[in-house]
Amino acid sequence: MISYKNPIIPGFYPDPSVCRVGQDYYLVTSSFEFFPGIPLFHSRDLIHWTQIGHVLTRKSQLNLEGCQSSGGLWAPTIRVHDNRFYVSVTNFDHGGNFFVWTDDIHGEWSDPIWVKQGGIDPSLFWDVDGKVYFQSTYDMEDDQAIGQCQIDIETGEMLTETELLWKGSGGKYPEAPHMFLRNGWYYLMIAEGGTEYGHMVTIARSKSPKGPFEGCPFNPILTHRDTMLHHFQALGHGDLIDAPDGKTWMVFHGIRTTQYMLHHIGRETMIAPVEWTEDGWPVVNAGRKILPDMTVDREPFAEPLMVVQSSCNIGLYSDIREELSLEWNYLRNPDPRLYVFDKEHDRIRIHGARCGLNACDSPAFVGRRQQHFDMKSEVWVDCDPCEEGEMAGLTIYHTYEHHYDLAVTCAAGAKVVVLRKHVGDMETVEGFVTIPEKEKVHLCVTSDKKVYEFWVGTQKTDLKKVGQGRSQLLSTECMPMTFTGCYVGLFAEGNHHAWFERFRYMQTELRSSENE
Ligand code: 6LW
Repeated sequence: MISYKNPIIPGFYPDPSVCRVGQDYYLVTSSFEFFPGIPLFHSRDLIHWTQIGHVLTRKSQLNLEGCQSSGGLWAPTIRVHDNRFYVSVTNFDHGGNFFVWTDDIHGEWSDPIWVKQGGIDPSLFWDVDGKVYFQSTYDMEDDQAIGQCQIDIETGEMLTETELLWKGSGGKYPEAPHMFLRNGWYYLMIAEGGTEYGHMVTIARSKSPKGPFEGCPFNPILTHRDTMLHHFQALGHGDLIDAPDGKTWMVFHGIRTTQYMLHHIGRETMIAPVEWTEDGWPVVNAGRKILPDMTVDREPFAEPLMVVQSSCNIGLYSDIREELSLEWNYLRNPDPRLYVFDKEHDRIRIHGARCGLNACDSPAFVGRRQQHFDMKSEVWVDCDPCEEGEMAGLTIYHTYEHHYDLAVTCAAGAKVVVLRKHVGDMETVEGFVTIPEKEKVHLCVTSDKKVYEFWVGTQKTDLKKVGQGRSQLLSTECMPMTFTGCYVGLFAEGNHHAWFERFRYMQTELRSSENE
């Protein structure tokens, strides 16, 4: 028996794709407007994942200038062929579809190799005859389908025109294609129904990679679209992987709602077992619902489980490029001059950028995903803003239009801590807790599913509540086309700087009540 919990990677980690080399699995997810792009994870058992890097770490690979919230990088696919790893992805704002490669999964990846095929969600497939096929969505007049061309894997050149592969089983937005060869059948697995509550995974097969494709008689093979809201919702965007014992698994994403039809911490990576019918069709989790607590009747993984360490502090690592540890992101293409790392004291200095958090730009911000409904995050801030508009602090950031900011600022000549709530075109500022000059400020945010509470203290005072904000107004469903989730971030605005030290992020409750 194997027992595990879904999501296997909690928080905003959508559109998972996975590959395997021997005992080692590698998984990537979408990253949209955040930098570096495409978090890369490693696992030995498919259940416990450790981030080992990002695929796109240089601006030459990842131009995010001016991209809207949820623009940028969409839906990567990771594949390995002849010991070379490939990740194909869409840069929604700059250039469209491309892939990068590396021979060292722990090293740098190539610059983009562009493929002129339109659409999104590109995927790569190597046929036994050496031909390489490139699938993506395919725009038809007033409709969408899955299309494919053959490419030169060295140059990205399209060797054939894009051809229609499959229109799906009838759901809207056929997308997320992945092709697999198994027992002489070419399988084309896709997502349909849109990434919201109608999401699903469907599959078709053919004797040729070019089709015609025949849909599985019991599509969708995975969906919770008809499932009560207290269960996971919006399951879809799957990828298949065979373990060394020949058993198949599907990774996919789904959401946990907080209250009716709302979610705010993003689409999260989950996993379920897949069995094959005698007739060669995949059955996900024996047709049962996907649950937070999964028990799978399979031999335990041969490899010992990895111990996952949750890295909570700023965790600077000794890299000459002086970066944050891997769970941290910037927004769009950051100006490195704004960030000074003091490894010795585990702290970071952030200088205000030309814009603040309300801008669709690259504000002075570093953040990590909120991965749990029940969490506490805190930091000590050392700054003395002396002009109105100068502020620095802790933010719960979903998009530039939806964030709650607990900040040290200056009001009427005094150093104060405020809670600024920015939602759509509304902004409120409350709290105004006076802090003695030169005093370091302890900022803290706690949350459950529905409410964030914001706290402030100093070396000499206990924590005092500054205000609170609902998760409801930071939810995806309150926003125009948004595919991301909330971050806990550090930020500065205005022409001053702040030192941030002793940052902590911790889950405050075991994942017991998560899906009630
Ligand atoms: C992605 C598409 C989808 O490109 O949402 O859920 C889009 N699936 O496949 C953004 O993640």
